Amino acid sequence: MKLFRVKDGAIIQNGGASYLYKTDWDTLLNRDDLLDHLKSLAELQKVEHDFTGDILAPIVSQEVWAAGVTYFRSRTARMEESQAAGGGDFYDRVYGAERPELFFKASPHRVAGPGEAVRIRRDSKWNVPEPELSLVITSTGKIIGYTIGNDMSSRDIEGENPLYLPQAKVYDRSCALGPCVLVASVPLSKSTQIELEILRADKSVFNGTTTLAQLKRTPETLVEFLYRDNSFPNGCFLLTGTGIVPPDEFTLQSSDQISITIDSIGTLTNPVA
Ligand code: DO4
Ligand code: MG
Repeated sequence: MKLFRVKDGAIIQNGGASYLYKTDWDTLLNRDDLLDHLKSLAELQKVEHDFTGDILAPIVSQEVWAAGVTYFRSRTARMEESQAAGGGDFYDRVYGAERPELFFKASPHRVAGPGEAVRIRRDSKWNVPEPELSLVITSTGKIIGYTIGNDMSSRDIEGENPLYLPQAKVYDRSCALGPCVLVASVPLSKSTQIELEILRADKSVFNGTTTLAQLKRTPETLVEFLYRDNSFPNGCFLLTGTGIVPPDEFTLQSSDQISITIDSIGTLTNPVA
């Protein structure tokens, strides 16, 4: 079952049919019994919806956090970009360590929804999107669904010094989420594919894929570490890291279009401002 956030609440997509559920998004997303709750709803208004335009980012009051260096490809890219700064070793060590890298990514106002523009930092020259599976987690730490996340990153700032990570990662519209929340009570299969496509003037300038089989840590382990000494009154989103990194000579440009597709969730498309 999929949930799309709209102005009045949520559109529930179940098979081929769509229903409008007038509700408070924060309350809905914080239900540990979300899937059963959606199945039990009787009085819903069936809606015709073209799913363009007024679908909003699936976030109201939640925080967005992210995991890093959870795929071998990310470890290698990070080691290369920070070699001159002497930071390479840190990434190798965190890839193999018990404690994962977890960082704060975005508050709701920094997040772009489907079709909204993401931004590249004005003081950066090397920028990439990071296509990531995002967990949707309640305040009790239960994973109730999945969405697509884009962890926009400034590789030159990150590579200059690992201590600059927050500046490489957190700025206005540095994150995109959507287009929906796939509500599920079972984990996604390891064969789930993540695909990134970047268009420039309608031509593909980068395409890459990975699968969840390449994700080194389990979603449950990442959530356990995140919730160890942190509370999330409205739940949170946790991006699980990137396994797709464009070649070093690639950088995003204004007007590029980024599309991230994850099997069984859909496609999140954002232009670059
Ligand atoms: O340590 C840098 C961040 C890495 C990251 O965001 C990722 O692997 O997805
Ligand atoms: Mg990332």
